[in-house]
Amino acid sequence: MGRISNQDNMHMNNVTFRAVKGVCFTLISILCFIFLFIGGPNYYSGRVFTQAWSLGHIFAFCLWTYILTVNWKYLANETYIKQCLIIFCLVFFVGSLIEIIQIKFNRTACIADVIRDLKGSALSIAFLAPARRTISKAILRFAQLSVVLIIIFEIYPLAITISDEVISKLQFPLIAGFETPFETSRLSNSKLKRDGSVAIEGKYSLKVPLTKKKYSGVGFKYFPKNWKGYNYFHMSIYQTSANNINVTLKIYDLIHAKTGRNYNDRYSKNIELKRGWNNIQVPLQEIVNAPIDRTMDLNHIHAFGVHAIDPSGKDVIYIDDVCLLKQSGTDE
Ligand SMILES: [Ca+2]
Repeated sequence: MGRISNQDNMHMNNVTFRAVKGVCFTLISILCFIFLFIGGPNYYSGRVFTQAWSLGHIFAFCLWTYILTVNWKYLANETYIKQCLIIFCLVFFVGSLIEIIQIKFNRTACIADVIRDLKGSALSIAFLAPARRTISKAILRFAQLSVVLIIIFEIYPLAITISDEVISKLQFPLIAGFETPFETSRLSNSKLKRDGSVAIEGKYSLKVPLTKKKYSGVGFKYFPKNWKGYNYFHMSIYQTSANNINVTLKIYDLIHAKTGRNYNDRYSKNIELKRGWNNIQVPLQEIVNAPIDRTMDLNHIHAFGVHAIDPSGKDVIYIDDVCLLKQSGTDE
């Protein structure tokens, strides 16, 4: 028996590496395909999970395109430009088909997802496809830079959300003071803006125009959901009208959100706002006892909001210092 040379050893290692890589890529590919139809976020999921999940389209199509460009012999014999055209046409067709099939799996068809599919393939074509080396370096660098910018633009909202989630957890029991620029992303109406003209805490508050629209006002959706260990909910509202403005404060848990949103199953209080600052303080025990047939789950408060009752259409309110308190009237 002859001795195994170093070259033979290296060859065996390469073969093993390629086999392991092939198995891993196949398994991940299958998982990605399954996740297109099963699992994922729902209406009640956190915003980080929801946004991160949608980026999975980029990852999946980047991987699938890489596998195609390496293993599909017909494609490998074509020029780089022709490869790009074939792949983009194929991805557009397959991506659209996936979106249509997703409807059968109780998901919504989304053109933005097809665009993400194309972005994932572009990432693969620009950085991983073997044929990329056949075009001029300058053109390749330009294409790569363009793809990187497109991907950064795609990831940016998730980066903002993650940073606001971290800030939100650090600020708690302050739920919203509007001193950081991304806090409006915690609202259900993302069009509302913070305003520097009036504030009771720091320099900014949230400006909420009360239009004639039904339920005109503001909803808070993203904040730390476990309110156990605190005794009061606090919110300051400023209004400039000579006439008092009537609003409703609603607070409810996840059970309420998932079980029909009946009026008798949530905390709801009519509040008359006088001119200037109004400090609203609600004992959490009142919120706990608000549902008629059960107690509110303070571990999973889902959302709260302030909405105008019969608005004139001209009034504006400013909201600031939304927080939980351990003692009445004092922070923490
Ligand atoms: Ca403030």
